Amino acid sequence: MDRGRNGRKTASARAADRADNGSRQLPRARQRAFCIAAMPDGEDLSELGELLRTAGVAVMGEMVQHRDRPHPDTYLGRGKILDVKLAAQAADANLIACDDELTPRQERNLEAELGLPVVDRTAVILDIFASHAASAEGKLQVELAQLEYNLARMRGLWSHLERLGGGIGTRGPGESQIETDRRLARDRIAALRRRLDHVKANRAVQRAERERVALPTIALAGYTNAGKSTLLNALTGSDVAVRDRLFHTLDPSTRTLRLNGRPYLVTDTVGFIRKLPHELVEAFAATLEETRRADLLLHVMDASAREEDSLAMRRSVESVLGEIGADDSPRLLVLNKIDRLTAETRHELQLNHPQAILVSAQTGEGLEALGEAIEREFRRTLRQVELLVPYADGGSLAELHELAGQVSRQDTPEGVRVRALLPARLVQRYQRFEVACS
Ligand SMILES: Nc1nc2c(ncn2[C@@H]2O[C@H](COP(=O)(O)OP(=O)(O)OP(=O)(O)O)[C@@H](O)[C@H]2O)c(=O)[nH]1
Ligand SMILES: [Mg+2]
Repeated sequence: MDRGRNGRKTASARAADRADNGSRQLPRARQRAFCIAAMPDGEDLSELGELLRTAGVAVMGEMVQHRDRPHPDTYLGRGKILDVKLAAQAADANLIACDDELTPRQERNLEAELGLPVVDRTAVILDIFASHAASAEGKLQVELAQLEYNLARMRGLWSHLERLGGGIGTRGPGESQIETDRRLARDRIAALRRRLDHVKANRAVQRAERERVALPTIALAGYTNAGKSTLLNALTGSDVAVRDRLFHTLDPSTRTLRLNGRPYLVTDTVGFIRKLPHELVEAFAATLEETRRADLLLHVMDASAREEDSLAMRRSVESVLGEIGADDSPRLLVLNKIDRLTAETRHELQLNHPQAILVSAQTGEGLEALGEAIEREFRRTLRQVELLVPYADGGSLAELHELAGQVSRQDTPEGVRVRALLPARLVQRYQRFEVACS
């Protein structure tokens, strides 16, 4: 199959697929989108295509207008809109998908001029989140984001009517309907926020429990589809669901990783994307909190992506990390999917990113080096302690083994003499056993 370096189908392969579908007389997709974008030269629409594919929509064609910023009223220029209209008709599309979030006015004007329903990037992403949300918390978070997105649109419509100065046609059922809808939406938003606060409180309790145990925590962060869940599975031998689609993981899952016997908690959570709707970042605050609070972030990147895509993905991840207040967290750059690269490209990659760890979560290559890098990061948080634990205190001994992995022990008449490397924040708990280092 004709795939680009990032493993996604190239535009020509997709076009060939479509032609193929035609010749085999497959049923037509229910939703058939024609993609549009106003973007600087050099960017492309492949990501919107991936998003639509994930949402179950067929892509029939695309048209890009190169301009610095979208037209404030109509997104594209007038002439281009006519071109889109003809091309979308010819391609048998029944939907227009736009690569940016549209203002309510742009959306209305485009729909009027094109005679087809228009969805923007945010609506597509929200739709994917809605269909992938599995936990009660995930569903609440998505519903909140969707309501806020819709409320902004109602508000837009409202101010538009208001501007008409309350003339004929702007009073009556139209107005009161909007007001009622808006009030209902607000009430529901308030209720959702309350329930999410509850969830947040529960999470805080769980986190406090983990902090009491004081295990070092690691969060996987990165662009959607970079291989975070695959890496979690490879590192910890677990079976978090993995799929070649965007935003497969929404709920955070935490697993234990052992390096030289020492346990670490690794959390995999929702992936990021270019222009991640701010409603989602806000709604997923409780989930993203796991990322912010981790002792170490593994920024996982797809090393097989095209260079210009990599740069954009990296910037998007950095910007979301900034938005959630995790930009100062210690972090390691993990370049995944190197099994797809030639030896030459790997070499080049390592030269360009001397600090990065090259791995393949799929083949297991590089995972040992990653483990060592993680241990190096945490080494400075460890303290050497020398303890004398009475024989009667078997519980403490077992716990020390569990937390420190490797301990050296020597039986003496007074008790067990233990030498171990402990996380600094745990040392206090064993202070009562401490003896001077010999
Ligand atoms: N060739 C190759 N493919 C990989 C590797 N790691 C992950 N993949 C594939 O990449 C796709 C996405 O993997 P996931 O682990 O679901 O990615 P993710 O980052 O968790 O994605 P989201 O949860 O959607 O944000 C799947 O098809 C994986 O099989 C790798 O090292 N090599
Ligand atoms: Mg995942």
